[in-house]
Amino acid sequence: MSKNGQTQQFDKAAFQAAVEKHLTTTYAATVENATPRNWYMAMGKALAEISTGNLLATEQQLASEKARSVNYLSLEFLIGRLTGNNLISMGLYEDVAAAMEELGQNLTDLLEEERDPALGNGGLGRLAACFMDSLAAQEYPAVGYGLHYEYGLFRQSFVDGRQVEAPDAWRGIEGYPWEVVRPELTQHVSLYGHVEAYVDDAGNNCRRWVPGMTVEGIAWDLPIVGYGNNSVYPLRLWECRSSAPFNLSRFNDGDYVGAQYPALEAGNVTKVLYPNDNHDQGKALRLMQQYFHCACSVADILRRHLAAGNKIEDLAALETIQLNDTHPTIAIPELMRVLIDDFKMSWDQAWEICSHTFAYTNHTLLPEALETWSEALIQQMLPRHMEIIFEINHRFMLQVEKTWPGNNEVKRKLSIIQEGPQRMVRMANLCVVSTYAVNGVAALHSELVKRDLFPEFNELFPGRLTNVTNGVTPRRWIKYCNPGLSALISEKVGDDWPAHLEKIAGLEKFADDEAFQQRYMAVKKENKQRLADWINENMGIELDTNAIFDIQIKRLHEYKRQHLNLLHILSLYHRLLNDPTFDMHPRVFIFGAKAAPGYALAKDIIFAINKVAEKVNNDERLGGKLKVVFIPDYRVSLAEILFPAADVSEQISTAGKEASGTGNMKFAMNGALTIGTMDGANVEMREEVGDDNIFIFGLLVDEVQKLKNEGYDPYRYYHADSLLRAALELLNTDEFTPGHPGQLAAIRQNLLDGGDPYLVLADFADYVKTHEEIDAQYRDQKTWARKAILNTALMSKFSSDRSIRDYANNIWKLEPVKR
Ligand code: H53
Repeated sequence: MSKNGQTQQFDKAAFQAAVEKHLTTTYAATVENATPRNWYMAMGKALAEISTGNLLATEQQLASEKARSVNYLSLEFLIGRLTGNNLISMGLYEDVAAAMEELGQNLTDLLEEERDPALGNGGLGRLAACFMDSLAAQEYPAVGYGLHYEYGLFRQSFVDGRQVEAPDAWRGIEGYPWEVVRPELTQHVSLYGHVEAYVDDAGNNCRRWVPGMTVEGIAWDLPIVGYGNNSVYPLRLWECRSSAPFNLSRFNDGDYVGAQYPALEAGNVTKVLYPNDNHDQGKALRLMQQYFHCACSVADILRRHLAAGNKIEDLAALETIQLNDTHPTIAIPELMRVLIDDFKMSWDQAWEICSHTFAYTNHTLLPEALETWSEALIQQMLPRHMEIIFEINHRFMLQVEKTWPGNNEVKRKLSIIQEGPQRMVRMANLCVVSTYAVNGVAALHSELVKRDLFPEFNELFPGRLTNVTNGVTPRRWIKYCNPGLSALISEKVGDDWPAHLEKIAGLEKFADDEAFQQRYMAVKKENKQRLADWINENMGIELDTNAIFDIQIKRLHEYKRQHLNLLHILSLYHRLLNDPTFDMHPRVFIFGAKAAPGYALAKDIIFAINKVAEKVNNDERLGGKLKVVFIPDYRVSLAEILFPAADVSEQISTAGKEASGTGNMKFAMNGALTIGTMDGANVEMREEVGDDNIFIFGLLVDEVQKLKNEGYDPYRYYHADSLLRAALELLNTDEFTPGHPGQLAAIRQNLLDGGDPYLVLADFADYVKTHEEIDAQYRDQKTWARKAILNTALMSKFSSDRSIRDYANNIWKLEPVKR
C-alpha cells in the first residue's frame, strides 16, 4: 500500500481522458457546456471502470480458491453516497481532486451532485451498509444481496410544519454511475399456481410447484471497495421485470389459475421501498418483494457455488447466509424447495444443509415489528413453500413434545404457526428453528432475547442464541465526515487507525493536554460552523456556535421518545419566561427524523416540534438562549454533517426498547457526550468510557417492567411535578399555534389518557435533572474537552470491523482472502 492507502498506480492522464470520454460519449456534453452534474457523472463512470475491473477480478479469485463466503441478505442497504467514500477506500481522494482541478472542476462541489441512494429506512439498513464496508476492508469474502428499488425512502419536506412525502427517484434519468447491470445473471422467479403430486422415473412419489406466473430478476452490482486493498465485493441488487408471457399462455388455459392473479405488474414488485422502520404492515406486495429477493439470491448463491466446480452437498461448508432480521426468512423454505424438488434430495439431506447454512440476526423485541404472514396469503402466493413450512413445523413440534411431553402451552408458544381466527406464520420462530445461529445486536438486547423473547428456544437449542454488538464504519463516520478530527487523530496515533480503530485509544493520554484540548475543541467549533452554515443557507435560521448543539437524529418513533426531548424544551421555555432566577447556557436543539407515512402520532410530534421551533426561534424574550431546528429530509449525507457538529447526543429510548442504536456510536466517536438511558448499546458505551464521561438517566429495564406490572399511572407524575405539568399544559394552549388551540393536544392526550406507553412522564424529572448537569459541566470547557476526547479515544469497540470479526470468528467461521 502506498501513500493515502492507495493500492495501485494512478494514471492521471488516462483518468482525465476517461472522464472526458464519458462526458462526450455517455452524457453527450462537451467540456465547454457540461454542467456540474455531467462532470460528476462522468467522473463517477471513470472511477467505476476501476472498481468494476477489481470486482470481476475479486470474483474470479474467490471462485478459483473455493473460498468460504458469507451472503448477507437484507431488504435494505442504506449505503449513502458512494463517490467520496470509494475515493477514500481506493486511496485516490487527493489524486482525483488534483486531476479534476486541472479539468477546472472542484471535487468537493462535484461530490455534492450525488443523490443519496436511500435504499433503507434507518438503523437496520445503515448497519448492512457498514457491514459491507467492513467485510471488504478486512477481505472476508462476501456478497450483499438486496433489492434495486426504483424509488428509495421518500423525500421529506415540511408544509406549515407538517411532513409531506415525495417519491425519491435516486437514480435520476441518467442512472447511477457506480452501478453495473449484469444481464448474464438474470433469474426467473415463480409465483402463485398450485402444487401437484407426480411419480418420477425412479418410481418415487414427488411433489412439484406448478407456478401461475413468472417474473424476471435483473442483477445490478454496486461495488463495495475495500479500504486500502484491491478487493471489491458486489452489493447485488435485484430488479423485477416481467418475463415473456409464455408462462401465462401455458398455464392460463384453465381459468382457475387466472382467477388467482391479483392485478399485478412485475415492475411494481421493486418499485418502492416500504417506508416502515420497526413496524410490520403485512402487505401482499411486501411479501412478494421478500420472496423475489430471496428466490433471486438463493439461485445466485447456488449458481456461484456450482460454477466454481463445487458439489451441491458441500453448500454449507462453503456458503453461509446471514438473514438481516426476518425480512428474508422465506429464503429458508426456498432453499429446501430447490434442494428437494430440483436437486432431488431427501428431506433429511436438505434439512442438514439448510440448517447449517442460515444464520439469523434479531434486531428488535417490539411486538409490532415481529413479522407474521397470514397462512392464506403464503398459501396463495407460494403454495409449495407453505407445505414446506408446515413440514418444518410438524417435525419441530415432535421435538418439542419430546422435551416437554404433553405441554400444549409451550407448543402453542413455540409453534411456527400461530393459531387464531386467521392462522399466521411467525417468521422469527421459523428462523430460530431453521438456523445454526441467532444473534441479538447488543449485549443487553441479546440477554433480553434469551430471557424474555425466546427462553424456551434457548433451553431447547443451547448455545444457538448469541450476541454480536453492532458497530459502525470508521471510514465513513470519522475519516470521511470529519476531516479535521481525522487529521488530529493521525497526528497523534499514526494514520492507520481507520483500518485498526484500536489505535485510537492512543488519544487517551492527550485528554489532559491543554494544547490538544484546544485544538480538539477548535475542530468541533469548525464542524459546528459547517452545520450552522448549512442551516442558515437552507433554512434561514442563524445559530451561535457558542451554544450547546444538542442533537437527536433517528427515525421518529414513540419508543425513541423525541417527545421527551420536546417536553424538556417546553420546560426550558417555561422557566426562561417564568422564573427570573433561572439561567442556562445557550442551547440549540436539533432534530432530524422521518415518520412512517401512516404513523399519525409520529407525524404529530414532527408538527409539534416544528411549531415550537417557529415560536421559540423568533421570541425575543428568550434572549437567544433557546433555538430549535428540525432539519427536513434527514439522510446519510446530512448525518455526515450532523454527527461531527454535536456537543450532546440524545439516546433516550425507553429501557428495553432500542435493540442497539448505532447513531449513539457515531456521535461519541466524533466527540459528543451522550445523554442516554440504560438501553441498547448505550450500556456498553458506558462500560467503555466510564460513568464520568456519559450522562445516564431514567428507569432500568427491570424497573420499567415492574412499574408496568404494578399498573403505571401517568397522572401520578403529572400531579406531583409542576414543571412537567407546565410543559404538558403548553400543548393544550395556542401558544405555538396562534388562533388554533389544541393543535398539539394529541401528544398530551397520548401521554396522559393514552397511558403513556413508553413511560415518558416517568423519566421526565431525571431527564431534566441530567440536562441541568450537562449545562453545568459545559461551562467548564476544559473538563468538557477532556470528556469529549475520551469519548473519541474509547470507542474502538464500536468499529463495525470488530462486529464483522465477531461474526466471522464466532458464527460464520470465515477467513479473510487477500488479493
Ligand atoms: O436496527 C438497528 C438497531 C436499532 C433497531 C434497528 C431496526 C430497524 O431499523 C428496523 C427493524 C428492526 O427490527 C430493527 O431499532 O436498535 O441499532 C441495527 O441493528
